[in-house]
Amino acid sequence: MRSLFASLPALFSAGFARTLRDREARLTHMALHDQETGLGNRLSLERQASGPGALYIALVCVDRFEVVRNAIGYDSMARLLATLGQRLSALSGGAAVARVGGGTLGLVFGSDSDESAVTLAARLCEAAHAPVSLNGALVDIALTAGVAAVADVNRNVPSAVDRASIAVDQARATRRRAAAFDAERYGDPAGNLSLISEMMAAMRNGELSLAYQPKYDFRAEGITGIEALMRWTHADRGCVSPDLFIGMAEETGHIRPLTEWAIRRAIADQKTLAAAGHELTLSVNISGRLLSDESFADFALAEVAASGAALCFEITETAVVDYPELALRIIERFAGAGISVSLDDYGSGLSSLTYLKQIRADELKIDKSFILGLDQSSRDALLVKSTIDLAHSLGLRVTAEGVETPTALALLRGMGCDMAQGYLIGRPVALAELVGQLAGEKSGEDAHDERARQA
Ligand code: G
Ligand code: G
Ligand code: MN
Repeated sequence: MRSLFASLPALFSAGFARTLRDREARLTHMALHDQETGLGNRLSLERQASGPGALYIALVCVDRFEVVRNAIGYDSMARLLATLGQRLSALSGGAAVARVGGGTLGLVFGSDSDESAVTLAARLCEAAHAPVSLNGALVDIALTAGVAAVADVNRNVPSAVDRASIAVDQARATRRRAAAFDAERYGDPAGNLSLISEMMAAMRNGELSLAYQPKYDFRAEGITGIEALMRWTHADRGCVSPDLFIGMAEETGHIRPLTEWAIRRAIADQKTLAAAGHELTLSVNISGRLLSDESFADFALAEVAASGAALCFEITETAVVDYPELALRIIERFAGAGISVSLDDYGSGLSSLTYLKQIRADELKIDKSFILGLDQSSRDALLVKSTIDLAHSLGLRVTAEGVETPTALALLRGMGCDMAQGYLIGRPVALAELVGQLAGEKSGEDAHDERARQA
């Protein structure tokens, strides 16, 4: 209020028009610049990008920005970014560099392909990342860049600045200095979002089911267990891949209701199987993320206690390593309640021998990526054999998954593997089909016994 009244006399002065012009210029400057660094801002970058020709936006990000900023302070960070901006501008032949966000600088340049744009951006990062001198101290920083073509024929994608920003994440995820926006890798987040709410509905309206895949026991020479694998038959989309919806459920915090549904379903199905004369251990996949959720463990233990079910929990080994202490305690609780614990996909992730020693597990499942090549690769064979020996020395039973050929099966038997699972033994099938197969196998065995008796 005060400044408004203070400026009133100007309305009547001769310099009024000039004051207005100055003010307008100042406002325009403010609208297009970052106050802290004096560099351009996002709006100025977008304006440049509306120019003619085949243009690209490059965003250059300071790695571990928050950590560096907290270490050197906000003021020093602003000066560091200003210096970086000058360097990038000089290196790119005078391009106007803008500050787009916290530790992100952007510039526009001409390029005729993603490849050459990435090469240029990577070169900028390499050249600009030399230490910056602040108050006599040298601050070392690393940079990652993302580029995106300003003109994108696909109308259904985010703005060029956003695409370049996503490209930065994509570069980091794949440990590259620079990357171009990859639409395929980005996928369809809006579609995925609706998929999540549909997934919750699918659970209630019967679109979810469990398929069962048999586990063959070498010593017993028969099927002694089955693994439950979730299936979703969507009314419009058809079969939705579990890799997609399980991964999404994990990332959005929806894996718990899905897993609780699977445990209840599996326990009910185990009773159906028992009634048909098949006593089988039933394996349920448990996302490692649930091993940081004590109340999920409460739920699982209560269900098992109430039903007397014989369950095995297959836990993804990569995730176990993420939450070591709590995970180990929850696994102890499972084991204490008579649930057998299996470490799934062993060898595919951050296999940690240290944790392997600490986890109270009963079974180790060797990832199918090692088993699929077993009959061709002597290196895989060596790895599998040594993993089996190691697991045995730790008192673990070993299951090999992805057994597709009789040769692989024979090799595994020779290596002392305990159990095998894979298309050779049986594909994942619906409960009714499994019951049919098991009945067929039983009558086959009976016939075999009958022939043996007659011989
Ligand atoms: O079943 P395949 O048939 O395509 O399964 C793909 C992936 O999904 C596997 O890694 C498997 O462990 C996982 N998966 C299948 N069903 C479940 C489930 O009920 N819970 C969890 N957490 N993962 C599952
Ligand atoms: O990750 P997890 O082990 O829980 O999942 C098992 C996955 O492996 C499922 O997607 C299942 O369909 C798949 N699978 C099972 N047996 C075989 C096999 O013999 N070959 C191949 N390629 N995949 C298999
Ligand atoms: Mn599994």
